[in-house]
Amino acid sequence: MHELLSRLGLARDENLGGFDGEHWLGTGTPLDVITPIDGARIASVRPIRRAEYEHIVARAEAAFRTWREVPAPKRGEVVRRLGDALRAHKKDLGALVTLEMGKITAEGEGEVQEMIDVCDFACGLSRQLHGLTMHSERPRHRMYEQWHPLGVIGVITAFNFPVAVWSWNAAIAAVCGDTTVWKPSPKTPLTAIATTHLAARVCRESGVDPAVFSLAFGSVEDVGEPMLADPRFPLVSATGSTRMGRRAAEVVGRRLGRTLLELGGNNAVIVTSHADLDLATRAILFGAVGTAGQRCTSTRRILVHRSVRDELVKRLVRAYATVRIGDPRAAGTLMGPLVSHDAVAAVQSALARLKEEGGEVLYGGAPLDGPAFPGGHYVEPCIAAAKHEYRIVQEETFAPILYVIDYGGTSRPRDHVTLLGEMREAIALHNAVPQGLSGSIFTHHLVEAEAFLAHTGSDCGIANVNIGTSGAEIGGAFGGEKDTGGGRESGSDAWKSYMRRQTNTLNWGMDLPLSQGITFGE
Ligand code: UN1
Repeated sequence: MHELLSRLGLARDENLGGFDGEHWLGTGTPLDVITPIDGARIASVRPIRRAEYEHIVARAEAAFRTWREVPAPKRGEVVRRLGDALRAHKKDLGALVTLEMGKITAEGEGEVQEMIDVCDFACGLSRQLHGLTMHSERPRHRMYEQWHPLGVIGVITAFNFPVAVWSWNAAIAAVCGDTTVWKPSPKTPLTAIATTHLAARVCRESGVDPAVFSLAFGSVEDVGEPMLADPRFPLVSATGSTRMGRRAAEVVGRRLGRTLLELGGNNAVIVTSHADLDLATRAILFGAVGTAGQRCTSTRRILVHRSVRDELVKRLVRAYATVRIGDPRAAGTLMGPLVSHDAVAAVQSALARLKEEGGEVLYGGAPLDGPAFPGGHYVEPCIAAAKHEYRIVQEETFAPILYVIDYGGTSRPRDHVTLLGEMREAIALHNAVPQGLSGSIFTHHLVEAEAFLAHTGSDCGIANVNIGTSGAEIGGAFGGEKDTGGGRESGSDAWKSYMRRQTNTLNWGMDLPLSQGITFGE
């Protein structure tokens, strides 16, 4: 472990949680970083305090003025090099993600791959920050729009994707000409410090100010709240709970700043009577058990047609029984620990509430202890029979609990009208939660698939067919509606959030015609 830390530029004691582009800063009381793998202390970090926050933001603002002068494709070249540095450190950084938050090795490395993919994407994007041209209604006039850099962007990330979500924001913001100040989760400062070291080295080697990628690890009081209220941030991009997002929207909104919010999900998979149950079972297993149910996109609800319900549950229980739980670093482990004792307690209280409301645990749900499960962070993944109206089903419990809810008749619908009626029922259940991130349908029936994707279908930001709810590629825009916060990050045209649009009209004639045909004077 010590070698891993030192290869990534980390010390065992008193790592500093702030970076202003030149110096590492941190005068807060040292915090121990605990690995959920066995509850052991990995290292300690000194958070920054308010005065250091002020300094870091001032430096990031100064860096913005220089960085925006660098041509976008040249900025893209710096981000391309960041991708190369991440390639070279993929295994180490992935291992640190695993150590610090507990996801299995394949997923820890997958997270770094997600950063590499975003860097590649952003590099290409740096030559494609296109605006439109419009035809003016006035003779000898030209109209077009440009996208200009926005400023310093605040990036608040969560423990579950401690580095990938930073890259979605920071790599795209960088090619857009912005600088970023990153407030990582209190649970994962080490991955943030290691990543910032890499980014700083790349900047230095490229001859640009490392303050393009600044770091501000500190408390809600010293960093989080000041950042929300700080007019130097035209945009704050925040990932986390709906409660946190509501607070961010309120405070940033009050000063008419912009937010880009990526909040909770309550993602459902509809399994119709025309589904390939083998495919559905595999996708649900990854969606519900992968990352120990700690993705915003994790599958939380199954809406299954009554005619296939028992068969699907049988297959899921069989699949769950094969899941190897334990040390996420060990080959063959599919599910590691939950991030904290609170998360383990949340599983127990969710299941108690489920039972009070009349639900039934069909598989798992118990905390695990004994020598194979040191530290008290392990639980069995859980499958539970539930009804949609249960209050607990409306909530996002950030853990591997899967609620099975049935719909439709006891046999496959025989006519079009019945089939559409049942799809309406399934879609209504699918949409009847406060969150709107991701959902999917398993079917080989064209009508069912199209009903799900139509404007009257899923109300989520991500809607898939014969693919699970999680594991989105970076090329699409990532995010969702309603309590999920409405933000879109990563691919497609999500870059537009990090720039300001300017509409330009240019007169190359000798007259001054007014729009809307208005004559004024003469
Ligand atoms: C998150 O859970 O915060 O689509 C992000 C996915 C990943 C990203 C998840 N690519 O599951």
